[in-house]
Amino acid sequence: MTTTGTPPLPKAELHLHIEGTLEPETVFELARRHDVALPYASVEELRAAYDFTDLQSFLDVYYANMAVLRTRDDFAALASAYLRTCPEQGVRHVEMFFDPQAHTARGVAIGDVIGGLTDAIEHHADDVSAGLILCFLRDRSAAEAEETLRAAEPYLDRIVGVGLDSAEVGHPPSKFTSVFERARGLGLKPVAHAGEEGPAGYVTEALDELGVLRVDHGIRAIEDDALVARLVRDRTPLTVCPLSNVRLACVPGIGLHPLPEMLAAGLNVSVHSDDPAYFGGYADANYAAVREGLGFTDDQLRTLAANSITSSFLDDEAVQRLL
Ligand code: ES4
Ligand code: ZN
Repeated sequence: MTTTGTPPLPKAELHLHIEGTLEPETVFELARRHDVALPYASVEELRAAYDFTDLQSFLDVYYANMAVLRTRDDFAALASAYLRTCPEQGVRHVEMFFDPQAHTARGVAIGDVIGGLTDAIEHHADDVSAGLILCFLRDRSAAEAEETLRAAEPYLDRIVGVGLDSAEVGHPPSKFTSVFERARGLGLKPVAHAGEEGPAGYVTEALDELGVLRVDHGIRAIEDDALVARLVRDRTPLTVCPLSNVRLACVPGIGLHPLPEMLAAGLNVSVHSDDPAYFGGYADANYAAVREGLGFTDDQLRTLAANSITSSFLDDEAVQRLL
């Protein structure tokens, strides 16, 4: 949404966990439908639990809430509810993360997860294009990541890339060198969360060990001059999520977010929403946060939106159509 009455800037959403769009009302609705017991008496009580102190405190609630996602239709409804919001925010293309291990561990078939998400993507194809990025949970074993990739192989035509998410510190990218090598061999585009809570060295490792084409978050890269020079030289995209960084206390407040410094350093940054149902809003809210909290100009906002499109995995022709 803009305050000027002009239409929102065309943009791509490249850092969005589809499970992070699960709104509290939907948690309650699905819990009732599937007879899942919740440790909260009301939507308000659940919302009050969204008082995070760090990444892990968020992940605990995020994984607990996912227990209500059981069927192919649940995944289709989840993604459909999100994709419906895209046109009004100028979001023309989405590369959405999903966490199969968080569901298969609960007995949900990976085919139901991917099938449901794909149903929704096809349903909304006239309004927004979308692809799937399969994320490995870095706080689980490399062997389990390998099994997950194998289980996803029948569905590879519906998946554009692989990512790495969940608890970062203590789980460096190098733990997953081999599964990323196999994924790249299958034609999947590699990305990884790095330098969100973890050090700049994890960003370097993600580039060197995993061959990532984009870095998710990467805010701590700014602490390492040589790394910044490398990222600038290669125009490596960094998908920054301002409201997430504030709500998970990765930065002390929106006014102290390193995004202006990153942009001034020449980094290829764009702005995204991470887990919008948990962190205070979708793409529009994140653009508003950098405009109001960091004083970004219309020109700078246009740069962020254009970067989001050119940093996508769309082919050149599709990129030109969206710019
Ligand atoms: C996440 Cl590592 C990380 N950060 C933010 N949101 C997430 N959802 C899943 N993993
Ligand atoms: Zn994320």
